Amino acid sequence: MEVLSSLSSFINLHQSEARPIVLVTSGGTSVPLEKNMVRSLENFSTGSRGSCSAEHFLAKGYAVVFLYRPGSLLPFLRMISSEYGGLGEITPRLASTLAASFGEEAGGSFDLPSFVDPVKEFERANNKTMFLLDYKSVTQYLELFEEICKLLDACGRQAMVYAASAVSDFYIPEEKMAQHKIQSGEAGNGVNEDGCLNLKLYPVPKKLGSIGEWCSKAFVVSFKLETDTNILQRKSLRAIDKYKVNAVVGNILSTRKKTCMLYTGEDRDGLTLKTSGGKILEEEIIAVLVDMHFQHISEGGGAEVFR
Ligand code: PAZ
Repeated sequence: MEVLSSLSSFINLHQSEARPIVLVTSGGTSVPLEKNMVRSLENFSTGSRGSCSAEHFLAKGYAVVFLYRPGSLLPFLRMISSEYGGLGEITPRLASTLAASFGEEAGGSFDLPSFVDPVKEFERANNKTMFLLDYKSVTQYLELFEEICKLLDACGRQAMVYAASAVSDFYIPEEKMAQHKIQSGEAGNGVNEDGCLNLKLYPVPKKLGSIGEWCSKAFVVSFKLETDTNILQRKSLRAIDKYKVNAVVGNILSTRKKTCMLYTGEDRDGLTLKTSGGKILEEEIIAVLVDMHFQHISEGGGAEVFR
């Protein structure tokens, strides 16, 4: 795939400059019901978490590989999306950290702007410090996720995987899928004599556990979305124990923009992160994770990284 060859060059360039690099996944997957798709099942995600996080990783000096679902929010451009009421403005706080990050990179003095045009900021990052790839179906997502993780292996401990997208747990494998639009009023393809459609959904192959084979030294963060507070901790810890990820961010659908829990193997009670002092939640999450990632790099005796 041509895009993967360009991505490989992007990764190698940043790796050679000892810049930390993060794969941010964002948006929700689609599960088609038909090969000639008319209908699909969607996993909920606006892409706000992923796009805000990407901005804060860039501000911390990371190169970002952004794997997203078209139609979900993009870094910087989210600010002029109708969902944000066309806000059209980057907060002075983010503007100054971004400027500092780019200024350092250029090696010169840099005036800290109080206002940055989101479109210009997107264009400045795109293909230089940020590489965009998109997916639609869960199958496309899983294929790209695996290929990108394999490319990140070249970066050793400098790589982070930040899997914030909402990936379906169930799907219909290609060989079980109807070829054409499923017809109502005609028995077949799961439609019974009563006109009801019975769908058989199969479990999606779990890939989180394989990241350790694809990029064995990367720092891996996965997300767990629940609607029932009582099971959030148990389900988050299960991801740590089963898939050996370094950290899990657990969040509840209704409060996800204001608070989340950060679990690790060492901190099974979890750290509560909240929005505070004008900071959005992603700024808090990324600050903690970047510290953990740099600790992870130094434990491997890794090279000095750009910060
Ligand atoms: O994209 P968004 O900001 O609307 O929502 C973010 C989120 C809830 C999808 C993300 O924080 C998350 O929890 N992702 C993992 C979802 C899952 O458990 O599959």
